[in-house]
Amino acid sequence: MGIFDAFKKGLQKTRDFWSAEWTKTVASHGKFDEEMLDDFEEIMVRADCGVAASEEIISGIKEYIKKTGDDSHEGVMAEVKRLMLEILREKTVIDIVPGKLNIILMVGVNGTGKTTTAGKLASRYKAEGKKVIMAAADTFRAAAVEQLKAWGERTSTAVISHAEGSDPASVVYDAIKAAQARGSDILIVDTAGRLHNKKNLMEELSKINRIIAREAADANVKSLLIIDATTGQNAVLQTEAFSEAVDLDYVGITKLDGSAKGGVAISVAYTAKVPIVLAGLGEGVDDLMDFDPEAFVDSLLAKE
Ligand SMILES: Nc1nc2c(ncn2[C@@H]2O[C@H](COP(=O)(O)OP(=O)(O)O)[C@@H](O)[C@H]2O)c(=O)[nH]1
Ligand SMILES: [Mg+2]
Repeated sequence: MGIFDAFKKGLQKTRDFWSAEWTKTVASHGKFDEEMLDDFEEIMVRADCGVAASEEIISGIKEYIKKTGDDSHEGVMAEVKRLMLEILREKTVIDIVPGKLNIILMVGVNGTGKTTTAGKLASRYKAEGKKVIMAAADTFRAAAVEQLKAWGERTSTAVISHAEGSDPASVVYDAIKAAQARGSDILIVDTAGRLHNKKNLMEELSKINRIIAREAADANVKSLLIIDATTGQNAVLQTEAFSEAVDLDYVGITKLDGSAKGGVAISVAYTAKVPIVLAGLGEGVDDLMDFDPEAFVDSLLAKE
């Protein structure tokens, strides 16, 4: 499946909501006057694009119509697309440096899809011929370790783990040693990343980062925040909170398939300082795509 089709399929629920509302609005107004634009703004907010981003898009459209005199459907929708792409910025992918150990730290609140995304990433990188290893540094629950091990089996990826309740940093230590001994290209660290106590999270992650700095000083380390689209504006709040607590590099959005709140990507891009790099579009091993702003906007605005 091509990128556009994958996004289109994954964003089905958001698009259904969007196009049903949109059709109603167009039918009752017909042209892009003040009232229609107010309704349009409301649809965007209800699709979780966020108030600030929606306002910016609407005022951009007003400006466009004023400047060009073009209030045709095609003209305005092309401008909507342009304005959304401006917010989503350039496509960015996770930076993997060849010939180095690349460490990806998965962070995010419970249930957002860290472990699942770790497994999907392992599968993807292995398919690209890279040597991958995973660290079960969410030692908080035994089930979390078992879940990562299951992904390890499914993707034939080694998983370094300790007993439940052990020190996450020591799991990372062992994983780095294993990665170095095996000449791994990529180490994916599945952390607990709990935010209910910011101080704990910062301490846990800074301990992990200290071990990495000491044991793998020239590794390329990236931290990836995983947020769940179905939680809507909560995902935006999590992005803000994690940005304050952790040195974030990227955001990945999961469960875009399970939600009519796909617009949350726009809201997150509007507030976050780091790029969205991944889109989770299902529970299967292949349901992970690089976040593609163009494909995202096209599938959001597609008619069917
Ligand atoms: N539909 C859908 N489900 C997902 C996606 N990513 C993760 N999940 C599901 O979300 C649930 C929580 O995921 P998990 O990886 O355990 O979250 P974690 O607590 O952050 O590690 C699991 O049932 C996953 O199968 C996705 O992109 N789409
Ligand atoms: Mg997990």
